[in-house]
Amino acid sequence: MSIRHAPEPDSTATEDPTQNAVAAAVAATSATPTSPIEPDTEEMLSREEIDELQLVRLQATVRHAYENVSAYRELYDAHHVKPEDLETLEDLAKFPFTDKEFLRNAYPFKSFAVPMRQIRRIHASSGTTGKPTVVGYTEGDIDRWAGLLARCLRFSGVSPGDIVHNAYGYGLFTGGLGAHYGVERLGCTVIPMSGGQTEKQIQLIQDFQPRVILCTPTYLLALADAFRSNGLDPRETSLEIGVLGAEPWTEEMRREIERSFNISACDIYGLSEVMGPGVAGESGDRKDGSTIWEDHFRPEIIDPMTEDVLPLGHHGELVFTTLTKEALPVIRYRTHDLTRLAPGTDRPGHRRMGRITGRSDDMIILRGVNLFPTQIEEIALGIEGLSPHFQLELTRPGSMDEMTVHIERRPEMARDQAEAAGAELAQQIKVKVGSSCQVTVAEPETLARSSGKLRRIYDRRPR
Ligand code: DLL
Repeated sequence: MSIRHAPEPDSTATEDPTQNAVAAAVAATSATPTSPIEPDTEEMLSREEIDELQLVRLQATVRHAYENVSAYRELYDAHHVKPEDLETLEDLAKFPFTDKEFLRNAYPFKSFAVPMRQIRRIHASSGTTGKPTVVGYTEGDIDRWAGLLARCLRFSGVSPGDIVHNAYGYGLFTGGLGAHYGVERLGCTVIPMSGGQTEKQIQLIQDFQPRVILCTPTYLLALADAFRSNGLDPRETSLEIGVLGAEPWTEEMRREIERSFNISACDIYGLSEVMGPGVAGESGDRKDGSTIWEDHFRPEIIDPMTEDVLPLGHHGELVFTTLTKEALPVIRYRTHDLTRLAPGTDRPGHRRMGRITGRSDDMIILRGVNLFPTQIEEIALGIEGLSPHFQLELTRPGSMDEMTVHIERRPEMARDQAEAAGAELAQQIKVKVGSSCQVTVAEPETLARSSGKLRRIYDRRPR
């Protein structure tokens, strides 16, 4: 039998895990850890202090990537930039962008900047087609991830001692395990439920009495329905806080969820390539958008077409550079998520992000008009009688594209009234979005429910 060796990363880095540039920069710039129940020192830094910290960590990250990942070295050599060119934060703009394709080309492990024996965990992001994007973590990366997750949870109102029902999927997806370690770090009890098995979820929520639930917003809605169809009132559970993310959701959806469960619902944002959940988290007191933890990630907003960097407040594509990641440094990574940045509030040194309106690759172009599912969600939830359960179906019966919104009526609303609500939805979409579409009002509980990230768009146009 021949012995197969695991593919090695490209890294020429030293075997000593304390010797890479990022580890050294983190060690030199980190404050002594405080208790996870208090805001930590980096969380409370001023903008000037964040800028200073970012520059040191950014220089180390670029050097680390250039020296240890051949894909970065080739990219930067082709663009005639070197780590030494990064003298100020503004110099980052000289460096080219990277994207999912860049990481996929390095499949499976060639994007890792440390030797394989320093990698403690692998996750992979769900590619719809082809190879997944593989991400890896050193011990230090996992430690910082747990710390950031604990920070997000605390920020959203979770306290040590709370029982936390974790319904993010466990496995290659970063949601389950990413959140799990953060819950433990904060000193809470984690119930590692994972996604699916809705009946079991309901039983355990009743029996274990968690104060907090972690899952996608659409899955929490599916749970609310399941409670009701079991003759239970979701407002009567022990749940008080939901920390929800992994898919776009609107303020209208937040209100719907908060009403359905009588809980406080906060956002949590992240993506596998940049770390996983916990890149940004939301204050439970303010609920004014997720704060990006800028001691670890530097965000930029760019125009997705021209790639120009846009000023604070402008809407565009979110781009991230990691500042403390050892195994998988990502530099100017194009997320395809569309949003805007705003100044910090509760954590003044860290900027906030607006809600993700959608992903540039999820944008529907309907006869020349751009639209996102979140726009439909926002409008539908403002119309009495319509539920948050909808799907968008795209067809091309003749030469023109058509969109049908399939949306369930609320059970308490009579069928004929719901028809009027459907007509109102079509009218408001026409006025607010600028597209004509069909609306069909479906019966309650007939459309597919979420078990994690919900698929909203069904594209049946001929290829
Ligand atoms: O969804 C990580 C995550 C897990 C975040 C649990 C929050 C909670 P991926 O599977 O790589 O990672 O998908 C990342 O999901 O680029 C966004 O398009 C979307 N996304 C994640 N969080 C939010 C959010 C995880 N709060 C992709 N609001 C991202 C809107 C979100 N979209």
